Amino acid sequence: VTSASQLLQEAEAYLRQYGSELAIADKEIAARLSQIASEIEATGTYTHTPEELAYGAKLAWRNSNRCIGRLFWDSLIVQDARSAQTAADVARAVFSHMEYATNGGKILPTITVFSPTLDPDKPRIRLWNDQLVRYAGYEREDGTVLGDPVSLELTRVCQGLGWRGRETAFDVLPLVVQLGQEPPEWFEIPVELVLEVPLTHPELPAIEQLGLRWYGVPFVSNMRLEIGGLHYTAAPFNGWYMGTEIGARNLADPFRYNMLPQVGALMGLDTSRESTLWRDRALVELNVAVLHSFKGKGVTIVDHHTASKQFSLFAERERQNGRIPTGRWSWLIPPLSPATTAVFHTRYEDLEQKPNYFYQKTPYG
Ligand code: HEM
Ligand code: NRG
Repeated sequence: VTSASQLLQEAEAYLRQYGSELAIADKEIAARLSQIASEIEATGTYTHTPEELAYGAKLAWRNSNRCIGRLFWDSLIVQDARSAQTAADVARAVFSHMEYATNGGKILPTITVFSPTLDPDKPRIRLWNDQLVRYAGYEREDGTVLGDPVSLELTRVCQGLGWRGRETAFDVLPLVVQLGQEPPEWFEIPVELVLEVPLTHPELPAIEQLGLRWYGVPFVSNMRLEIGGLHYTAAPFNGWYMGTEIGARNLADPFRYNMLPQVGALMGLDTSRESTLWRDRALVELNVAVLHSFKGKGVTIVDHHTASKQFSLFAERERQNGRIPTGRWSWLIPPLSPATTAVFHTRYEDLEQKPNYFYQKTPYG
């Protein structure tokens, strides 16, 4: 819980940075701050202007130390959905975000911001999904999982709310919206809003036979955007994928789709000994398939070498602007061939700054 004076302090810190980076006259910021002070006195809170909201969301991205994609922070598109009142309003705004940002495959980094709260433990709006598009995970009788094990819990919750999936390995979960302490409501995501990419490989036709696919756009929907003391607990955002997120983690991790043994087998590799490096060879080809398939379908994606170069350029630009580029090395290095990228050989300061995107407690389970 924030006191009025703490809130005003947070507002002032943000408004000063906003004014200085956008070269707004000091007296204009001073006037805005006294307006904010009156609003806080009268109502206990304050309202960001659309411009303050938009720049705050961009700064929060710039300050996201675990993100390698930050070169493009200033071009984030911000949809203001603070007027959404009902769960159906929220679903409508989320779906329009998905359509706009997917943009037929030419992905536009976008965020939709719903109404904020002063106390992050008492959200006005929460999306229960960790990403807007996620594949269900079903536990079978024998303990194995059909689909994405990362979604086992949310899948059970959705089933408890009355949702039923087709029980394939790639069922898209519904959107689950909660207003305050009301029971959550779920909405099936219209299929035409979910761009997906079936995996093929330029030289290994057998890869296609695995029937693998992934969704085109990562829409992170469970983080809290904090700007100037206000907590936006529902603020789904998206950029595009770095190929390794799919090829070296989602489809490869032993606790996710665990595909390396099958890829190794179809490549005819000797999987009887670790020292043949069959896992590494399978991993590379799986990642080739991801990049090849997205490119072939015209869906924006970046390989880890290019992303690392873009990140180095971001860091250089930050220094040119008199700021210290911050980052968390353990997250910035890609999970495939990390030492071939410049980020691996560079150290970054892992300083936490606001505005930022923060984790929040899972609202279920
Ligand atoms: C994390 C890439 C856009 C905020 C990451 C990660 C990658 C990445 C590879 C690490 C993910 C993981 O290991 O699970 C990119 C690329 C983008 C992009 C290629 C293309 C434009 C964005 C945007 C935002 C953002 C638009 C917010 C406005 C974050 C945050 C994390 C993150 C908060 C940490 C997530 C967590 O801790 O789970 N990004 N990103 N990124 N990114 Fe980005
Ligand atoms: N690793 C997760 C996605 C995390 C965020 N990654 C991005 N964000 N690229 C996965 O689904 O594999 N983004 O906003 O583009």
